[in-house]
Amino acid sequence: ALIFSDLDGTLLDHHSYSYEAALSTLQTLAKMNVPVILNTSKTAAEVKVIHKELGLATPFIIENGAAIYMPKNAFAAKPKEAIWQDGYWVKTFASKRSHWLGIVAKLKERFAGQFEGFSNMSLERISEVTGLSNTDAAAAAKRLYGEPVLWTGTDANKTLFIEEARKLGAFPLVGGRFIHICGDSNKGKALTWLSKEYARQRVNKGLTTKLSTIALGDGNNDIAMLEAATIAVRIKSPVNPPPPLTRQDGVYTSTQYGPSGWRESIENIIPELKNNNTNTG
Ligand code: 2M8
Ligand code: MG
Ligand code: MG
Repeated sequence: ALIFSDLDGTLLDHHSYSYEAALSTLQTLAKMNVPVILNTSKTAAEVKVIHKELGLATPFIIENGAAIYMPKNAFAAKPKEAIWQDGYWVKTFASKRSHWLGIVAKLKERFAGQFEGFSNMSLERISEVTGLSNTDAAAAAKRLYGEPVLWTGTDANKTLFIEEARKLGAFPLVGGRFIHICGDSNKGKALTWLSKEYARQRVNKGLTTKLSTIALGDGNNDIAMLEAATIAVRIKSPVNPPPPLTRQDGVYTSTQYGPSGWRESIENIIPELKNNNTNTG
């Protein structure tokens, strides 16, 4: 099996950004050779730090599915359609940030004073609204594929804003704090592409290609990933209701928040993972 996990509000606590409560479970999965793939709204600059701290050697997915970063030794053969960039094989699914900033500029004409875009916020302001340190805020600001906006207007206008963004050609995604103005890439498409790449690489090694996927997320920007996975785990959030899904089978909802809910859910699934021996080496 492959585990795809959101970060903020899922593997990381919504407020403190701590993954402490999930560490022992991550160690168990590492011993079982079950790959954990981070799938987040965060930037490559942010994820590189967490990926290293967690000692992961797996690919990771950034900016809501906009790109997949694959470490050199994650796969034996060169990943399909990937470009060597920044010390990783990178597969991209989205247009550059400048394109989305153009759409945000148009949205400003109609919704002036009702939102703040990351590109117009100082690092101090990003720290203030996210609770990230100044260093982490600087990494969050290094966006390549989209623009997070902080909505400060009414709920009714927020709905109109999202509609207008769609009309202008964006595919807005709502995270725990921001509306992300970005392309039609999402965490689900990235999960599907990467699972196929794992299967393709396994064919080369003569291994079984029947790989199940487990996705964990807490927000609406996780819906596509939760719908695409074999098993969907919704992590309870302190700020929003569980993301609505159209599927009914294979859906778990944690009773605890963030990393405690992550541990709770994965510990419940581990016996099943042990029976179904398709773990990747
Ligand atoms: C943003 O991502 C979260 C994910 O739910 C959000 O939309 O609220 C991104 O800007 C990310 O890069 C940043 O680390 C995070 C901080 O809260 O916010
Ligand atoms: Mg989240
Ligand atoms: Mg996220």
